Amino acid sequence: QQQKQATGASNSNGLPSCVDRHDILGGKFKPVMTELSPDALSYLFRDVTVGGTYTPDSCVPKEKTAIIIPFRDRSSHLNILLLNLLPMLKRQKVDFTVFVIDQQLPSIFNRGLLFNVGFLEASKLGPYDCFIFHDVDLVPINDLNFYHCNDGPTHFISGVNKFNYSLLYRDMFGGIVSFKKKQFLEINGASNMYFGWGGEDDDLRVRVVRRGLKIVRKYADIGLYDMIKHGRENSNGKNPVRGGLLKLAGKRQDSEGLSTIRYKVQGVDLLPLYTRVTVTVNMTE
Ligand code: UD2
Ligand code: MN
Repeated sequence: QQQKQATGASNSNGLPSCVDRHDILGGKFKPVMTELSPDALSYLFRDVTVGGTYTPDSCVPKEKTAIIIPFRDRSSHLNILLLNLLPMLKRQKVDFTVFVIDQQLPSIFNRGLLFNVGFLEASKLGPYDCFIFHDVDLVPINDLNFYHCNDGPTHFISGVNKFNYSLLYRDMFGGIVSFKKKQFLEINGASNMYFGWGGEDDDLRVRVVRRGLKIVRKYADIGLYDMIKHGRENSNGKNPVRGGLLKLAGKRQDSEGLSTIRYKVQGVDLLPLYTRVTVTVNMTE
């Protein structure tokens, strides 16, 4: 035991460090695309503590992870995601808390801004090292797609059912990305200026690349997701100025982002399976 501790193989409780068990995890699995009620879900996941926190008890995790979900009016997607994501995170021995960042009407939906809100509000609630920004409608289907932060900001998706399990274009940075705390601070977070659909994900990639951070990607057979079918909401119509904004993404990086965000928290609720941060945004500020 003494010797083990000296080599760092176990901590003072005698528990080993959590490692990625490529050897025992199953690889591809079939997601359950049915919606359970919040009550049924919280009963099913009663080992998740209030606010949506889970800590593995058989090993010592190497990082504390905040799963940040930009959200508005997609509770059926959320229920399906939780049913599939929570068991996978548990199998992967991830130490996590789920945060749902819920943007109130009437402002147009702003995914990038909600990343910044999630980062700041989660950081007030716990010493998170790793932030995984996660669309509500992307259901993972491979256990070996480990939910970690890496030496570079990480894009989790190599293929989505919608595009025959490939990506629309090679450089895509939408859907799900992870950042170490230091990495997100270094890029000044996401842009707050993209109201409506599109462009904010490419802006985020520009910020990463301009800081010289190397993007980590998943192998083609690992980063697989099924996207729940949906239409486009009226309050998240295609952003007509996204092209123009994207052209100047690099120029704005230092002057606009995490450091300049304005929002108002209307409530922080510790629900059984997630912490809900309700936020309003004034589009004219
Ligand atoms: C693509 C991207 C997505 C984002 C979007 C453009 C991938 C796989 N997906 O998804 O990451 O860049 O284009 O903005 O690259 N949401 C709500 N309520 C709403 C609207 C949006 O909760 O009314 C959230 C939700 O988490 C959703 C995400 O925002 O998954 C992205 O919106 P989307 O799913 O409508 O966009 P989509 O599928 O075209
Ligand atoms: Mn979607």
